[in-house]
Formats: sequence, structure tokens, C-alpha cells
Amino acid sequence: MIKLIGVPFDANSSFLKGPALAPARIRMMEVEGSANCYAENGIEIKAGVNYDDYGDIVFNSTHAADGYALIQQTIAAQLTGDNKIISLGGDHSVSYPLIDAFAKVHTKLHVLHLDAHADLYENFDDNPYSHASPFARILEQGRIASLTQVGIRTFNTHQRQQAKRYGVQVVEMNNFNCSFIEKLQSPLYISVDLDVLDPAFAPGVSHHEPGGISTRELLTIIQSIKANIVGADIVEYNPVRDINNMTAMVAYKVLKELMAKML
Ligand SMILES: [Mn+2]
Repeated sequence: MIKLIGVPFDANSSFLKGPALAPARIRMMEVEGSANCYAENGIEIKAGVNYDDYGDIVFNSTHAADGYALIQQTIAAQLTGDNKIISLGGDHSVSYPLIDAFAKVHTKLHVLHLDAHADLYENFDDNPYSHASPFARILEQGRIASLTQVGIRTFNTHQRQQAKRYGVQVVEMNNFNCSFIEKLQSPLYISVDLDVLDPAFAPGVSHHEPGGISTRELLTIIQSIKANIVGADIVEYNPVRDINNMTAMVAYKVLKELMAKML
């Protein structure tokens, strides 16, 4: 059974707050009436049938280290047997404790990271838990077997050096193609930052970065993966920036397609 866990935490956002409101808004799309619960492969995605909704992690502190510990411990406790977990962020800082917990269970974890940004800053605003740094933290600890980043279109010199230093496989938008999908290995964790999409498709994100992939391209990537997906997160949805819940519906669609693929 897949477990769904909301992670309403955005204390490590550098620019805008709002992603803490995301899990509730994405869940609302299942019941607000404009869509059905079917994934495109014909499987109906319903709580209690093919996934269990464990609700949201309750944060009593906005302190970064407290948030890290609570997320890491919660996921570690839930990730038993052959359970799979999909998390709804939250800003992208939550992927650090999420992947950390997964890497303890899956010792050779491969990670696919879809994002406009590499999130590889060694130091951003003197906050080691910043949403600009989760993949730097994971890589410097040597916790995963490989990292593939797709959709990147904001490299500065430092982050390009970081990618090279840690052997990251990067598919930049200025050379976008889907040949990376064939090379993905199991067990695979997928981190979807919704700003991988062009802002035209997903305006409800904190950082609008033009030149991204389309919703259709993201769905095709997910549907084409052959590796065994053991966990995933959907992060950086910001309801405060959304227009008529259109990005919430994108997040819900991505959630259904990820679940259909992981069943
Ligand atoms: Mn991003």
C-alpha cells in the first residue's frame, strides 16, 4: 500500500512563504468536483483502496532543525516493510529529511530530481536547511547512489561546480531530451518541484522561471519510467500564487500519475 503524507512546512523558503498551505489545497482537488479520480492508465486512485492518507505532519516549531528531525523521524517510522510513501510539501527543504529517511532503508537509492533549480548551494543565507540546498546536503553525506537532475535552467558558476564535484547527471533545459529515462535505476525516488514546469502551466509556485517543460512532458516522463519507484515528493506548490487552483490541479494530476506508476 502507498502512504500519502502531507508535509506543510515552508520555514526554509528564501523568497516567499505559502507552500505550507499546499497539502490541504492539493487534497481538495480530489473532492471539489471538477475531476475524477482516474489516472490515465485507467486505475482509479482512491484513499483506502490503493493508498492510505496519513494526513499531515503537525509542526509545533518553525525552527529548521526541529522540522528536519520531525520529518525524518516520521518518514522513518512509516517506511516499514515494502511500503512506499508519497509526500506533499512544503518547500523543497523537506526533500532533505525525506530522502535521508529513504536512504537509510534503501541503501543504494537513486534519485530523479525534476526542477528549474539545482538546489545545490553549499551555503545559502547561512541556512544549511535552505530550500536552495537539500541536494548539496544529501550528496555531501554520500547517502545516495546517483542523482539525475532534469529541467535545470538557472545554473550559476557555483552550482555548476557542485554538480560536477558530486557527479550529478544533469539534463538542462537548453538541451532537453528524454534519453535519461532509460538510464534510471532502481530503487528510484522522485522529487518533483512544480517549478520544473513552465510558469505558463504552473503559475502557483514561488519562483517563476520561464522556459520550462509542459505538463504533458512531465506526465510522459513519469509514465515512461521503468525503474521501481519507491518514494516521491511533490514540492514548492504555493497556493498564495495560484490562479483559480490551476496549479493545485496540476499537482493532483501529477500525484495520481505517480501513484498509478508506483502501484
Ligand atoms: Mn525549484
